[in-house]
Amino acid sequence: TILDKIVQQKKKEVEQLKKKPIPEVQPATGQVPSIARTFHNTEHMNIIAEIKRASPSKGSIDLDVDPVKQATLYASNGVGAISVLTDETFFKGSMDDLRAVSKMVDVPLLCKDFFIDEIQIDHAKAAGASIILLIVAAVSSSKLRELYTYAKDQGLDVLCEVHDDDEMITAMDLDADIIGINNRNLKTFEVDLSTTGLLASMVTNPETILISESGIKTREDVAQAAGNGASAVLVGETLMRADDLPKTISE
Ligand code: IGP
Repeated sequence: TILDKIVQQKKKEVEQLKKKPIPEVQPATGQVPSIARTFHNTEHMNIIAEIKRASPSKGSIDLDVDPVKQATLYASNGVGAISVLTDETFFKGSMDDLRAVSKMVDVPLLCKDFFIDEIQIDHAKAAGASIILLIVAAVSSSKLRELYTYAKDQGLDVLCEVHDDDEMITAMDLDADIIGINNRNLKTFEVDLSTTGLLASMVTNPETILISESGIKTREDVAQAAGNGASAVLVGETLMRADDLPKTISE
């Protein structure tokens, strides 16, 4: 599957990363709030807006986007957090994108990558991330726990991503406070927005922050996610392709 391929590639990248020094940690531009707290306290739906140049399922989306310009536009339209895809091989992003954005905006930044090793967390933090993504399907449950604990110890929020029942159980066993339900199957690329409702209904801890991810295009899609108990949606392609971004966000 594509996920297997990506993880194989990450293993090579991690070996390279281990040979390099970790850049100095980016001083925060301002006080960045934890989304575990802010998303809990907001009545309205939060948007996590993504900077996504390309993807394996869609090919090029906007290869030449200026990430700082895009992030500034997101921030000035009130998004709750910004996700920066940093994977180079499959998504054409980079840690440099994240670093550049973090110098210019002070909303929480999610480093969207395939984390399989602690060293990637060090790099994400150094590039200005305050949240990292942990994809349950990408690592063993023991490694997941190690990475989760490590990131939390570094003061980072962790968005724990699931796509099916078993992964949801794993995330709940971990006591993950922020769970992202990916409507896209990373193995087949199939998108089904009802995934959010199905998996959200399994959640037993009412304090859990739920984020509905992928395939969200319309106001109705957002309302559906909200109805299913999500406190935020993670939107990439729709915002990257929007002609009138402020209008799309406010709708
Ligand atoms: C955004 P979309 O369909 O709005 O562009 O999706 C985001 O959910 C998606 O990029 C994503 C993703 C991921 C990418 C969700 N989980 C894991 C890479 C890795």
